[in-house]
Amino acid sequence: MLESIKTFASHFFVTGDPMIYGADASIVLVTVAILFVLTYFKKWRWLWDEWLTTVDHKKIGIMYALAAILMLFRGGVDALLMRTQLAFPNMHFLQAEHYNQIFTTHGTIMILFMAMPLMFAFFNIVVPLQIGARDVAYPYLNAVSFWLFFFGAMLLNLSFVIGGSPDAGWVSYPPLSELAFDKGPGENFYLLSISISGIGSLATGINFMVTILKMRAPGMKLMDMPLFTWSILATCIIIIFAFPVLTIALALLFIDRLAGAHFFTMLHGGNPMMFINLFWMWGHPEVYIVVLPAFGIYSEVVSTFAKKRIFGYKSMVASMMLISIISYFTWTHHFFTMGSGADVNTFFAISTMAIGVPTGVKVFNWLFTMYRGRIRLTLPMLWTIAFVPCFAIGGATGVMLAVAPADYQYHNSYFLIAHFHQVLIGGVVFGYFAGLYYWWPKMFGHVLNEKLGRWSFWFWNIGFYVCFMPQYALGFMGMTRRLYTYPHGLGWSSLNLVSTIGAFMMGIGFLFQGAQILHGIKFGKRDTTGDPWDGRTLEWSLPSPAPHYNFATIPQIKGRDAWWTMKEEMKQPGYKKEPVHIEPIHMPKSSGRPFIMSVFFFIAGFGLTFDWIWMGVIGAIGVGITLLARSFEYDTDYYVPVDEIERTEAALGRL
Ligand code: HEM
Ligand SMILES: [Cu+2]
Repeated sequence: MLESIKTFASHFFVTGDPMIYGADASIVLVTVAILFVLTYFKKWRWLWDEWLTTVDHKKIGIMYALAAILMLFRGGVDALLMRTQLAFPNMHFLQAEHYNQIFTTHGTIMILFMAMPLMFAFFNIVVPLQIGARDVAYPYLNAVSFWLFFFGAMLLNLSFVIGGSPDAGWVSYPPLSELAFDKGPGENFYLLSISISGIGSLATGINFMVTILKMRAPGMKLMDMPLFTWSILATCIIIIFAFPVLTIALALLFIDRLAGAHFFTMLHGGNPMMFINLFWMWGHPEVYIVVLPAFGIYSEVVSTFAKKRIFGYKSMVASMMLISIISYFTWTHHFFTMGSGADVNTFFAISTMAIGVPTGVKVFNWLFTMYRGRIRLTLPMLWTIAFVPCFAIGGATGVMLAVAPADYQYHNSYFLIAHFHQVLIGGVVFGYFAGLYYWWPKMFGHVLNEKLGRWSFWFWNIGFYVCFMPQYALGFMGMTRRLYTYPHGLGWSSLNLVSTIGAFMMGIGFLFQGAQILHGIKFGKRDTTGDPWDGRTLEWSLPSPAPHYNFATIPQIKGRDAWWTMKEEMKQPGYKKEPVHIEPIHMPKSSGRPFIMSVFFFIAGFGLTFDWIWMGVIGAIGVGITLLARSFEYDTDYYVPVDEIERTEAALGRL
């Protein structure tokens, strides 16, 4: 009896590594601390009412942002562990298997549980405010999306201490990821966590597409929309077409593993290449899903801080739409070496290079906007300026990789690692940082400390080049990716050491940001105007943070840069403020069901991970019941009474 419990426990709980015990201890300690604080300060009710059940897009956005920053920390720790292992030849810091797990969770978490949710944070925080709407099209669904992402992310993170992490790479190619080569629950964690959060991502895509198309304030034509909103519309279109492909690919692989099907196994008529095609049919558009919103952010930041209209608005819109289409015609560049033949490779090489054209148009438009502008070097602007050279180098090395014959040399070398981090960090992460600094006052009502921000900026930026530039050289010198150690005498040692130093510099940059956030909570200067940057778009016409109903009266839009136009009008001599006419506001009610339903999804996912069908069934029944309960609910909305709105607006000095 005791023996069987012991074997079960040793299979179930990951043991044997001091790092894992450390993680165990810190998970327990943090959990106890959270429970204690919530109980001691009697915050349970508040947590449930204000956050866990909320359908307010602004609060959901904040939760996305906090979760994503936490995941940036987790993925960042993974990165530093790998770089430490690679700092010197013949290191014994991580075992080979552990290294495999860490590069897998690092890639998966960074793309799916850091970049995606941080992007959704911006969807939520900014889009409704920019288009003059009171909420998103489907607020309840929005909460469902968030909680599905959250519990999906938790499921993947749990694998570190329970059962074991996935180790077949973030792309999880069969046959490596098939049952025969990957027994453990790790791969199941990967498949189920991404599937669960993927449902949420697809729903978000639909939700915001409808929001943008249907809920704009009167007068706002499509060609009046701020470029950030345009970038989200383009992104939503890609999400809607791409995510179902991923879901299917993962579901088929899961059926292979769970039920012994052979979609992707050669010996029984399946074909692993099929998975690889499906994966990248999602995977390539995915990089544009995460980078287009960053492009939107750069556009807002540049025109605000250069105090000018954006240069070439129409070409900006056209280039984003073009990118969203061409991104579907490039996926095969991820496997030029897998025998598609010269014609196919040529087509995909040319289409890949073609994407450089609309992207180049955008970069030049930003530069032309800055030209002769009155530039203010605030933190968002600094990150935007730093992005330009970084992305230019990333783009150039991308075109190098797109040359199919040359790719036979670089393929899966460190050159590739350097290239995609250059675009993902220099393009996406820098952009999202710019966005966080830009909209932080709108989210929390205070401005962040500039000095700490500048320290962080320089550590991140210099660290970035120190870390990734040597990797291009390492790639040419023959170092392949996913290599856990290497011998002396290959000439790689010093470059690897430099690269690791750069990684730790970025880590320090992140710590400065943590300090900046804490400093802001305590000492941050209140933003009483609602318009700390002298902004151009509608979100800056509201108080910071905006009241839960956003707009007391829906604005009437007369052209682009709506808030700027209004401010110009107010400056005219003889301008008379129109009397505010307030009516009751229709709002959705909070609901605990999205949270509860996602818990059931989590239970189902956890059960299936361990092949405990009974638990999977319990979870599925729970999901079914919560869905059914929703369809019998009629009391889902209410009206905010006029006197409450008047009181709120008066307290904000808006009447
Ligand atoms: C913060 C600094 C970062 C450092 C120092 C870093 C470092 C690394 C390292 C050492 C590897 C493994 C290379 C190998 O042995 O094959 C890796 C892989 C990867 N990283 Fe990062 N990374 C960072 C940030 C990011 C970000 C922000 C993203 C995405 C948004 C990202 C996405 C990936 C992906 C997708 C892989 C491939 C994983 C695989 O091969 O399965 N990384 N990174
Ligand atoms: Cu690609």
